[in-house]
Amino acid sequence: MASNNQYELKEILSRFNINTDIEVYGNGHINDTYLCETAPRFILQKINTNVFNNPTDVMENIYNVTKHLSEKIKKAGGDADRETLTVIPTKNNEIYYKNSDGACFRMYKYIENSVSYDVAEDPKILCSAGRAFGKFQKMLSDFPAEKLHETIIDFHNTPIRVKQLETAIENNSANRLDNVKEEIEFAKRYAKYADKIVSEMALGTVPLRVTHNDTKLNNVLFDEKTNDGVCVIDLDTVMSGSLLYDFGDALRFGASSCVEDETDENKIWFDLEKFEQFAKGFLSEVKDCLTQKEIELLPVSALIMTYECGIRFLADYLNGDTYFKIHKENHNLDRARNQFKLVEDIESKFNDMAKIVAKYVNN
Ligand code: ADP
Ligand code: GN1
Ligand code: MG
Repeated sequence: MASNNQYELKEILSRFNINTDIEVYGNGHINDTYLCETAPRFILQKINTNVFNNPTDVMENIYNVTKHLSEKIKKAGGDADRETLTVIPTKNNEIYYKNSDGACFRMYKYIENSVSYDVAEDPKILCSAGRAFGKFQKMLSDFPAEKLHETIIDFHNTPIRVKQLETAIENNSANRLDNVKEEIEFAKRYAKYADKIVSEMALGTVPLRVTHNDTKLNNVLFDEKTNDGVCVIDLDTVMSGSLLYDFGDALRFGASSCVEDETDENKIWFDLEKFEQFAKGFLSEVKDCLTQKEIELLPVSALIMTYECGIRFLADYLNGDTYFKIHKENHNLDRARNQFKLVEDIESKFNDMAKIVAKYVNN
């Protein structure tokens, strides 16, 4: 990453009235993130315009959503500088800066005394994450959805993700098809799950809500001392969607026994204790507003979102790694295999998951 040299970055910073040293920061797969060593500190991000081709839409969503959250947090007596992202405008009072090459940059307040995790050693962290995402969902339940732009169309439409994989197979543009015969077989076998959320959404049994849509564990910041969830970040994909996307996607990553690119099969499993902790935290915030169908689909949502992410990684591998950042050869293939191992394990644990859900929905 860091295709921008220090000289270019200094020029960008000057647009926000900042003059400081800057370093590459965080483990996201999409944007380029930098930490500004000012006092107080800031986060500079280069928005990935290959992924988000309308950065104005993205920033309008983030601006409006964070304003809504900030008002709610203040009313509840909380610290809005810490419990939600704050967009820092440019000197010209714009919500992001576009340079002459068309590159787009935004600035946030840095959330001090916080940590993010790529894997949770202590399952209790999952309870904090569940609470944080559940509360996020609740605080946005009265946000006017019609104000939100759809920043990535059909982002969690799993049947369309299956079609995108089929196109990647047909095109075979990076000439890698021979390496993934088994994975393609796997993807076809599990495609039977793909429409289980969207078909219920079409029927109205699973309602549209304002959702985060990228509820990875490292998109929550935790208090470095208490491990309580402090702030939900990475708001690029806040759009109308299903609560099941947020629940399932959080478990895909957070309830894994290992990091997302672990290659040793023996180290990859779906951890029911982490599942229970996340369900406990999340449901403590949202259980009163769930429909019967949402409750029924909570366990399978973890499989669907893990499957969807697996086929996205596989399609990107076939396309020549054009979407997700990679840091080593076959990185997307390793990630896809990891997700598929989790899918199998989740499928074998549905009964236990349903019992856990029942326990926290009913108390
Ligand atoms: P990406 O879309 O690439 O995942 P994120 O917005 O999630 O980008 O940022 C990447 C990482 O940078 C996060 O996982 C988090 O560790 C860190 N980060 C981002 N914004 C902030 C912030 N305002 N304060 C502290 N850390 C942040
Ligand atoms: C990306 O941006 P980040 O790293 O938090 C991706 C998610 C995937 C995830 C897989 C906008 O999330 O959809 O689930 O990688 N975000 C986008 O780790 O595509
Ligand atoms: Mg992120």
